[in-house]
Amino acid sequence: MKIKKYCVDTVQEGMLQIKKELGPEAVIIESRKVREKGFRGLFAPVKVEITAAVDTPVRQQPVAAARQPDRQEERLQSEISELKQMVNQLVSRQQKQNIEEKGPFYRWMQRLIDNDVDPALAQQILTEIHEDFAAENALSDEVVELILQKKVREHLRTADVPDTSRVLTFVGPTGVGKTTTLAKLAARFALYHNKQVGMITIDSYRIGAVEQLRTYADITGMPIEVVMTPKDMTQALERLADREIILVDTAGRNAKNSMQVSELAVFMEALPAPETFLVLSATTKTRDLQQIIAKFSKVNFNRLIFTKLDETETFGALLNVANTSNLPITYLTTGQNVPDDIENATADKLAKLILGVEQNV
Ligand SMILES: Nc1nc2c(ncn2[C@@H]2O[C@H](COP(=O)(O)OP(=O)(O)OP(=O)(O)O)[C@@H](O)[C@H]2O)c(=O)[nH]1
Ligand SMILES: [Mg+2]
Repeated sequence: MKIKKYCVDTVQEGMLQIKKELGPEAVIIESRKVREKGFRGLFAPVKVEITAAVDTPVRQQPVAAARQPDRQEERLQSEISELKQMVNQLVSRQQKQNIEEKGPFYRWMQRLIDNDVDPALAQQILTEIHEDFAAENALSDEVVELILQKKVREHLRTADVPDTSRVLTFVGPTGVGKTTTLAKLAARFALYHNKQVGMITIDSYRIGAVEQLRTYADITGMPIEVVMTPKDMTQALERLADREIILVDTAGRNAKNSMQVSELAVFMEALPAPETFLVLSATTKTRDLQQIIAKFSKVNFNRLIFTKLDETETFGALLNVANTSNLPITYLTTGQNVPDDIENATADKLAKLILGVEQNV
């Protein structure tokens, strides 16, 4: 309904104007004589005020116009999702900023990365801690360090060899310290645990390599068997039947040479339920360590030994490897001295080394 007032001189004039403007459907609701207000109105002619009205039916919208709201809705939706994206970006930036703002957290993350911990793993560890302790605004550096040590311990495993293990085998790349580590352990088992120790070497590869182990055997009076083919293994084991512990040395294999590793696997199959150590040098880069682990998986090793801790300043690679392989680290070696420079790996010591809070290997 449209309502309009007209102020005209005569009713006829009003009717004409109404028809013209509101159309023939318009009806007059009211008409009255009016005089202009004020002094001038006293002398002005009387006018007619007509109120007219017309029904305005809801006009059908054209089809295209009807779709308009849909398009608007689409635009709205896309604006909303853009906004959502922006908010998400802001939140993740904020999270990162939180780590940055919380001084100790950020400093420790940098420190882990400086110690060769994989940056993604360092960020993950610090984010986990930050989420757990976000409410604690005033964590001192010492408290953050303790929390972090605990967190690092959770990302690695250590485990001693069970007392029941009889055959221990040492595999790994060339020159990492397999033979030296074996000699250290042989002496420890004999001296500290009063065990009857025997040795086998399948180091038929390198001239002089057998001699290295034979020298240790001669000094300690332990029997040693040299195995040249997989078939020889059974007889060697029989000859060492009275031994409580048998340590098996192998020639270092180039992890890039799959043939060499496969050959070793054939020898290993002849051994009864061995504990097999993959011996790795702490001085090797993470990427190379990962490749060595992948290549040696053919020989089914179940434990790790890290050697040459005395030759590096940073221990992040140990955490990277322990975290991805999920294998227990059993021994750490810290020098060339037989039998002294070896210790059982503990999560506590490793965490301190990885965080760089303990340099003393
Ligand atoms: N600094 C240091 N040197 C070590 C350690 N362990 C072994 N070595 C030295 O590393 C060198 C190689 O040691 P080996 O025991 O012969 O190494 P391997 O793995 O048996 O070598 P291949 O049989 O040739 O594959 C020797 O000079 C060892 O004295 C260690 O923990 N620290
Ligand atoms: Mg050797």
